[in-house]
Amino acid sequence: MSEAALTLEGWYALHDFRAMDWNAWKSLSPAERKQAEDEFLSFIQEWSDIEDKKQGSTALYSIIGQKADFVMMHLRESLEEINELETAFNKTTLAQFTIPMYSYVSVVELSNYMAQGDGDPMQNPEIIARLKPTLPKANHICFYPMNKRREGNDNWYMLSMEERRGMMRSHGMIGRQYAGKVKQIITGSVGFDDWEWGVTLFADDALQFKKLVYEMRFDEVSARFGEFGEFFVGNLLDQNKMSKMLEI
Ligand code: 76R
Repeated sequence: MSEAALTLEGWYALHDFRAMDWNAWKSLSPAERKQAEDEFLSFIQEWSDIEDKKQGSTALYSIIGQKADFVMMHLRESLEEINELETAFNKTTLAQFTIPMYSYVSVVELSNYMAQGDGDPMQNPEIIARLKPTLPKANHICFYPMNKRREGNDNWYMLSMEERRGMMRSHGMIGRQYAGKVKQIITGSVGFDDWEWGVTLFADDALQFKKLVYEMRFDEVSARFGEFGEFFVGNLLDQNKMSKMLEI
């Protein structure tokens, strides 16, 4: 058996993609819409209070194209909290006017391919900050799930630790060139959802997603082993932009 990579886990993640049922939303009176919107905005406020207390983080983005209209990406300490949050949203008036389009359950993950240093990593503030990150308020988000291939000679899980480490180093070197332009959060989902990882990228310039993902396609880890699910790309929503989006 090949040596399994060791992983560190942080906050749990839920990516919750919704479409708006615009016909139903339009059929409400302005007062009813206002009530639903205010209730949702107070939720956004609660999420931001939790973020301030470093007990979790939430990102809210509109989604371009027909796959969804918006995404709520939540990070929380436990799956119970994530579940409560999801249920609380589902009980809101606004939620009645949304259609669930896609969701993804995972946990923030760091692996030991590039790890250095000794001591307990869970006592290292830099590592804790990466495992329990405050999600950036970048202009754009990009999310997709992915696997590492397990087929014939291209079986990632049959490679030695050294071979995988070498390829992950090359992967990391490409990634590093995007430091300051793209922030990536890798969430592991083996045992939780249909793919092995969720990749969430944040950038002020959406073109950097295309450039980074394209460049990685030529790198051996992605070229030989990367299998990808659906891609979602979106724009940052704050309270004002959310109100504007809901305006009829
Ligand atoms: O954590 C680290 O910074 C160390 C280096 C590193 C690891 C271990 C790293 C760096 N990644 C790691 C793990 Mn990554 N990453 C992806 C994708 O579209 C594609 O082709 C792949 C999707 C992108 C865009 C990306 C970006 N990475 C992983 C893993 C887990 C693998 C495993 O355990 O087998 C996956 C699935 C994955 C996928 N990666 C970086 C980036 C970027 C931008 C970096 C540099 C980060 C930085 O230096 O700040």
